[in-house]
Amino acid sequence: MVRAATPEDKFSFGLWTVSWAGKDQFGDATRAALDPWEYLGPVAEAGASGITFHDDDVVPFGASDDERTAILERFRAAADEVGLTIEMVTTNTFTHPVFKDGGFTANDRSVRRFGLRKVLRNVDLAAELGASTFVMWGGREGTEYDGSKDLNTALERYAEGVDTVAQYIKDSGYDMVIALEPKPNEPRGDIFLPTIGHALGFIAKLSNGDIVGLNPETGHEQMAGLNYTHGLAQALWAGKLFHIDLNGQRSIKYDQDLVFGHGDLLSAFFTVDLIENGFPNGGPRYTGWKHFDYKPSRTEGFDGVWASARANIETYLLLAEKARAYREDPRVQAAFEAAGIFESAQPTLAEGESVADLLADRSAFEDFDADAAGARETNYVILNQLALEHLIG
Ligand code: ASC
Ligand code: MN
Ligand code: MN
Ligand code: MN
Repeated sequence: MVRAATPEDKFSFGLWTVSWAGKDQFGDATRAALDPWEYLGPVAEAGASGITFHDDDVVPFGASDDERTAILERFRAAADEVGLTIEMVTTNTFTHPVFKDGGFTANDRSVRRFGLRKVLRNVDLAAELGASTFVMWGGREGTEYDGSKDLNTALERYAEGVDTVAQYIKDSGYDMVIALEPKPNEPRGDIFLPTIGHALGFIAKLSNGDIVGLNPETGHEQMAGLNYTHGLAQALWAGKLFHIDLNGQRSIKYDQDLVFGHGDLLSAFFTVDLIENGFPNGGPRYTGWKHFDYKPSRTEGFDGVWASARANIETYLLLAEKARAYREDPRVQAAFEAAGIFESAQPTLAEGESVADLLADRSAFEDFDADAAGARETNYVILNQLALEHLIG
């Protein structure tokens, strides 16, 4: 039995996850679509204390201002009633055909101006609702054909768009940051900012990059064959891990959006270990929301929807318990020592040592026994087996 989730756990769900009715490219919906506020009670019951949404998840595209206000008031009241914090808001710039070639990077300038207005309007809403993070997943920013865009000006337009939104947040005095969400493909053949690394490089070029970071999704990195935990680590190291989308993915294929842990379980263990326990030598920590962005499988009815919502939280909490026991195990600490993990915290040059000093140090090169160092036992397998023992033992 796993313990119950508490508000301190900071679990949250995208409204679009549990409300996904199962309509895909090949088949119609397999479940009914309820009104947006009807999902909030069960989400809270599943153990979440936060909810997030795209503008269009709550207010239909093209709704009048009066309709919009009425719907949002109802949604906000329902969230308050069940104690759900609206911790993040994001914008849908991918469903309507107007965005078929992107919102910020469409070749058509009028579409880009419309996209920017839709996003800025949503920033105001996010601030009004008290959200601390504004996610941007540019699902339609990309191409099917390499020649269909000037890739240089497309990136210029992308940067212009993100910088404009960031400037607006600053000018408005909103206490909010932007988190870009990388994804390699789907729905576009190739999406711009395909991985955490690409996005970090992009942010470094922005004028307002100080309030722009990342919202990495487990499955999106794994779709690119990459290691999610390594990606989180580099985002942390760069001071840019602003939000996370946890889910499951089994290898390089379409975006599966499985329950967290229902994909690569060992990888999920190390993800939780990093979040819960930090790096073995200390360093930056992630203390934000643990946000699930999954899709309840199309085979499931509403019982399955709520079972899968609970499964995300239960899996996380189970892995957190295992990860805690793993780190507290004296055999693991001894294995860290034997593996040289603590030694890695020691700078390669001594304090005050210059390059000239290094060059003059014969023990570092001329007299160094490379063969002996090459024969060093790392003990990494012993350490990994201890992780496995804690995970499944
Ligand atoms: C998001 C986000 C995604 C996509 C996807 C839409 O905002 O984080 O991964 O939209 O869930 O279906
Ligand atoms: Mn996904
Ligand atoms: Mn996501
Ligand atoms: Mn998604």
